[in-house]
Amino acid sequence: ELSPAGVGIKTLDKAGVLHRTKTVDKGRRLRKKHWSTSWTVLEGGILTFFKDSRASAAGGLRPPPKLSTPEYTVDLRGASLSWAPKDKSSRKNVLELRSRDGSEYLIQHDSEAIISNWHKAIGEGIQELSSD
Ligand code: I3P
Repeated sequence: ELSPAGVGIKTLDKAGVLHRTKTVDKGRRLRKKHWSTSWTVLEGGILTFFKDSRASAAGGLRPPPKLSTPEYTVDLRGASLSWAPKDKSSRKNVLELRSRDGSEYLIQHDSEAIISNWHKAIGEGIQELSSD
């Protein structure tokens, strides 16, 4: 988004609690899948998964009082998003996000409405960056 002066403004697109796991690290498939529940922020074309914390796991919709360190930041430029194939997880409502550097993440929420909103927001983020 550009201001009248043409200066980029960082806008908070979306934030909330999600279940996520990293499955591939820069082309290397990780041996174990560790799901974490964490506060997740979509802002300025970057998706940030914060470190698992008791506050974010238990807190529902509210952010932890003090945000912990980001665990993963995913640049949406050149990324792709799709519903994960059934063989990727036994869970329902799972999205698969692939970053341009060859990493993959699964993103999940039991609520279809909530995961659909994330699908839309991340998809739009990817779209916006591809038109630059
Ligand atoms: C894994 C754990 C994951 C599960 C994964 C299991 O076992 O139960 O939650 O992924 O299934 O291997 P462990 O805790 O012993 O590592 P899903 O919940 O996404 O199904 P997978 O091997 O089919 O990936």
